[in-house]
Amino acid sequence: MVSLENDRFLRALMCEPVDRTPLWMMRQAGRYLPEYRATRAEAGSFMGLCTNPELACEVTLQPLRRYAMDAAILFSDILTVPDALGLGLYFSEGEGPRFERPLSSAAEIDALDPERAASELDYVMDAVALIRKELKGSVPLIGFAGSPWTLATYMVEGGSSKDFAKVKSLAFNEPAVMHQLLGKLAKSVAVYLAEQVRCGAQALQIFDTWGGSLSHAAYREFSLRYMTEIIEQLPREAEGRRVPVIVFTKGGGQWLETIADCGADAVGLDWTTDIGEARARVGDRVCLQGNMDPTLLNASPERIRAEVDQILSSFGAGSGHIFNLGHGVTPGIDPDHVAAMVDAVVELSPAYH
Ligand code: 1CP
Repeated sequence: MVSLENDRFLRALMCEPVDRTPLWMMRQAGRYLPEYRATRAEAGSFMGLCTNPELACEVTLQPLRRYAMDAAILFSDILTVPDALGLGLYFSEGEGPRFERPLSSAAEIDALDPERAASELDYVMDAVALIRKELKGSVPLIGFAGSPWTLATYMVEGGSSKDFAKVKSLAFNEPAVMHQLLGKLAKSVAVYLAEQVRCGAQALQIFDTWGGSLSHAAYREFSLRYMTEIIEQLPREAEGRRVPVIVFTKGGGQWLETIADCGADAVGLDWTTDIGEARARVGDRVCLQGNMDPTLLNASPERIRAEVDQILSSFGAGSGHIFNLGHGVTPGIDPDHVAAMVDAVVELSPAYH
């Protein structure tokens, strides 16, 4: 078995005993850190940063130098997969991610080659291998991808969306075409994640940021089904150890029971669900990850500490909890406030173990 100085994140994912609640933070490498902004400036652009393994490794390690995080997450983006499929990803200032060639017809979807995703993403695999080497066995490395539904929203809308009008009309008017797209994306993501494991990722997270925009039945049909398909295809062991999978559907709190059945080891919660209630519903089946409201990082350090205390006590005693935000940290946050959150978890959580 591979040796790790700190494996409490992997242990908690399997609901095994830990000395304190492990933590990491979605988007822990990012614009709230001045050192990230400096490295991004050096890279010239966001994609320049993603495609340079040395710089991607550097920004992955930056939050670990500041905070007692129990895991590193690969620095990349979910949209590298559609980019590799030929859609031409770019980031326009103030507008977020955009595609030069969004999907606009059934013929374009039919022409997508799912194998292309993994073969075009060597730069991600080089980053994974380099980060693993540079972590020197300190903490585990999380690999990730977007869910097929979440990727499809960007690919059909051409970028971020408020109402998902185009992608939903495709789903409701041409379900066979939508299923063809989602099936291809599931294949691409499964191969891509398996390759990340082969190169050194020790746990995986599937980000289903926009699954919560769907109705109950549509969520099962267009999102959960394809995450389940991906998980069925993944290698679940590497280097003599289980490679746990975390599924995070933002807005998925009401569907926890079905999500807990998709084959994942852990379910990520946004902040709208009480974690104690979630534990009562599914905590005997999966580990739970979450779930502080990211905007609480704007509050005073005292208020942040009180919130951490509330979440820890709501989950209660025992393993099976990974502390995290309920969504990614936002750019304007004061790094000292992140420190207040981390210190609170480190100081207050041993009482629960
Ligand atoms: O200018 C910049 O520096 C770009 C900001 C940025 C960053 C730091 C983007 C553009 N992506 C990232 C990194 C990133 N994205 C990571 C790195 C690892 C980490 O530290 O956590 C991860 C895991 C992601 C995943 C991601 N990208 C998601 C899923 C998670 C989530 O936050 O919901 C989504 C939806 C994206 C798309 C994307 N990429 C970038 C932005 C600003 C967005 C969101 C656009 C939108 O809101 O629609």
